[in-house]
Amino acid sequence: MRISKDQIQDYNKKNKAEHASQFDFLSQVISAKGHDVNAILQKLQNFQVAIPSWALGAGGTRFGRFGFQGEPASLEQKIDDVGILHALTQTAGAISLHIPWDIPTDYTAINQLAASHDIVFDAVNSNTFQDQKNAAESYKYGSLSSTNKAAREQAIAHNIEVIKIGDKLGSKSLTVWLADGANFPGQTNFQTALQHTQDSLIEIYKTLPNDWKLFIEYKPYEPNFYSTVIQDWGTSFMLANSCGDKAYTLVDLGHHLPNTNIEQIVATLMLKGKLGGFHFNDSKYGDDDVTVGSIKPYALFLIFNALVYGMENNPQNPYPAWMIDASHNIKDPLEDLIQSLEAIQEAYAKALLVDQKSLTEAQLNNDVVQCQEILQDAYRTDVRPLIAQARLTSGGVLHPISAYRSMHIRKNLINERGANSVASGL
Ligand code: PSV
Ligand code: MN
Repeated sequence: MRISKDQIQDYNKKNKAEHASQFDFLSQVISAKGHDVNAILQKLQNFQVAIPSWALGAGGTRFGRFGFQGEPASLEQKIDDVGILHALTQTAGAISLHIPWDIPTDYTAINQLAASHDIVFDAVNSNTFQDQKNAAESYKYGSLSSTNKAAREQAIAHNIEVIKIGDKLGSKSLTVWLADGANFPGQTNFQTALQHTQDSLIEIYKTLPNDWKLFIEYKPYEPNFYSTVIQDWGTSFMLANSCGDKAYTLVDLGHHLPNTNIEQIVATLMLKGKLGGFHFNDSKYGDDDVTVGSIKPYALFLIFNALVYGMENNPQNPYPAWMIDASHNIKDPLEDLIQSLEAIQEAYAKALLVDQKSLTEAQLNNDVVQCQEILQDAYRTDVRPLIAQARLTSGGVLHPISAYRSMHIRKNLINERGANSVASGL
């Protein structure tokens, strides 16, 4: 199903008057503080977040999966779902594919379908964390780090294949996340595993087209519980440096031990020009993958504050690739993704409201109280009318969740696809 421009206009008409007064008030408040409202709106409109093809189903845990009706059963339907998200929010203009879960059969048709929704293909993701049917080698004991040369070669070849698939879709980056590690002390030799990983990544890197980037993701634990080969940003950064200029670290918010200062990691990587990509989610205990901003919204704001500072002051760092990497478990995946998109825009808008000049002055004067006042003044601003205005100007709806519900989108999807359709992926 597709959402028509008329549906969007009809919805907005009913809510416009209330919005206009809220937006006027907020514009006055923000302008009085010296901000250029139009410049902020433009930045919000430009900010596009990729939706992973594996996040359009309900997901689940290793203890079970409770499907959500009307899930997209094919790549085409997944692209349609992102089209729905993008039509409503105007901030989901990209999809990120996981291979082999989503290999296109007809590239021309897939490219046309995505273009018809105004969607581009963001990073392609390889999968060497599961054994594929009829594969010669198993990844049970690792992939790029394996002690088995044939398994390493198979994993390298898979990544090269993923680059080729991405190339046909107009993707410009490959994300590598490795499950490699050890479940038990003594199981692996840390140095050999790291060296194999580095050598394998360099082999993949050699085949990267000139205008592509390689993103190296890190994660401290899970699925391995004793050690992960690329466990932290430092290891990823080191590997990216050994590959070359086109290799970068990718930060996934859920891939940190509790209380890690992620904003500081962001600042360090951007200073060094090595923050390539970002996966958004939220968590309480580990890699919980819950809705962005649902648990630690202030931490998300502080991370965005570091990102905004980096985007404005670190020309050595490329514009990062943004993606949501969450699992919805018991929610309607599309509603959950809308909530995540809104939380991302909200944190970004608040970070754009930080008075950077006054903050620098307060830092120079070591006025600690004033530093906190400046950050919290921005954080405490209710920016929702600003985000709604950005959406409205781009052709989206004022209030995406309420629009999604009033348009009965899930009901229509169930009618089209049936109650029992299940999305591939996690
Ligand atoms: C791993 O936990 C991860 O964050 C990586 O980005 C994967 O590609 C994705 O989730 C899906 O498994
Ligand atoms: Mn991730």
